[in-house]
Amino acid sequence: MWIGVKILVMGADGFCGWATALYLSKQGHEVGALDGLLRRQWDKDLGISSLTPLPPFEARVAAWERKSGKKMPTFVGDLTNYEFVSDVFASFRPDAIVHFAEQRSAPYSMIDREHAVFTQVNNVVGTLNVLYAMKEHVPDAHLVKLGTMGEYGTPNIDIEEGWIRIEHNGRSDVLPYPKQPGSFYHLSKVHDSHNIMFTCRAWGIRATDLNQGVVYGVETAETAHDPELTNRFDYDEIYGTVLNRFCLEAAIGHPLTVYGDGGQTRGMLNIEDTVRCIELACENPAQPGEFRVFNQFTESFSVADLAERVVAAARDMGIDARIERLPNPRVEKEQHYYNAKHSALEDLGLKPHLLTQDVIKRIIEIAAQYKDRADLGVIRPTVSWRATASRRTAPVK
Ligand code: NAD
Ligand code: USQ
Repeated sequence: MWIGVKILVMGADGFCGWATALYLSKQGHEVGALDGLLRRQWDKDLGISSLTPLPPFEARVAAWERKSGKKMPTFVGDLTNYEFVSDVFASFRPDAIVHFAEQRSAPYSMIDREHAVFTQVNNVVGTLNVLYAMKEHVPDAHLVKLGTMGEYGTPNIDIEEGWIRIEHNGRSDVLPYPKQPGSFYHLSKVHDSHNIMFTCRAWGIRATDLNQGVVYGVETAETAHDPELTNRFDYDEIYGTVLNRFCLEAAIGHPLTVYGDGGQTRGMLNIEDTVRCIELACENPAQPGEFRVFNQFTESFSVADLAERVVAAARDMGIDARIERLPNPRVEKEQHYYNAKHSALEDLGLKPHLLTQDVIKRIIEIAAQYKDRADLGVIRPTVSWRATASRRTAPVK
């Protein structure tokens, strides 16, 4: 049994990071929880907040320690500050580093020039600092880095897991799969992937790049039914992801906001599978110098299909939800081929939690429980991919 390993979870105050830190701690690992609390500041700047109320970071970690009997040291600081990163790595000396700590909203990165620059500096510089701190203090540790399925875009051929064999002028090689990301945020993930791949080759770093699809759901076994441990529920136009938004919209009687034709198809997974995928990646580390890529999602859906599933689930609950097709604020293909491979994590033992009507009903139920906290003014999209500066111009940081 792979137990008692030191894992530094970075971005531990966020949606994926909080669920993962608690899950890995419960499994018996020594978890350190790092976060710069930047997301809380960005929310304030943008006038948005989680639908579920969130206790302060230190308080929710203290609540976990009290309830689980496990220790979870916290490190509060910004990954773009190398002195901070170096001190954490020198003192905690992790065996595995799970890196969620980035600005992760595509619309945020498309607000205007400042937000695009901020997103790329935050993400690319933060990750470079992590790579240097690994080299300096823990060169044998394993980096488990969250990438995104959006790195690939929507090509008219099957999407492989990171690599593709190419025949060219009579010669052949296995090369990184072509990248066609759809926002300055998604581009930042491509830049990260290249930097990580290079340090694996140059310094012998071991790394797993997890190209995660859109995550839905709220609860994991550790965060459910306890207000002190509850996870965040983003529903606003900037940070809300498509299925959770549709569930909230159904719960509050807002039309479901399908952008464009709704034929946009994405790989998706339940937050309960995110935590397990991270565990599997940590338990089966990459080799020294290996840059490994796994596609981390379990099923693909079009946006229109998701909306129809939410309407049907809501109907069963006595809610009359309706769909509204909005002009697409993004530049993306609305009808396209999509067949992305995702077998590596299942080969390691992932048993997917699939998207049943009961899963959708539970998300609607949670949204309904907190519906008085929903702000109707932050649901409709205002950030445009085409405009040079969108309506929101809140300062960054
Ligand atoms: P989130 O915004 O909820 O959490 C990210 C956390 O990282 C925040 O708490 C924030 O304060 C912290 N952070 C950001 N920049 C930092 C910095 N420079 N220094 C220290 N802390 C910093 O995001 P999430 O939904 O939990 O996503 C986590 C990761 O997973 C991201 O890298 C994202 O790109 C990736 N991902 C998320 C999804 C999704 O659907 N949520 C899908 C695919 C990939
Ligand atoms: N969409 C709608 N209506 C909405 C919201 C979204 O039709 O109300 C559409 C978008 O146009 C897009 C799709 O739904 O075609 C997905 O949008 P999203 O906001 O749910 O997800 P996205 O912007 O791609 O970003 C999210 C996370 C990001 C992660 C990514 C995984 O915020 O951190 O990297 O999912 S992936 O999509 O695989 O790149």
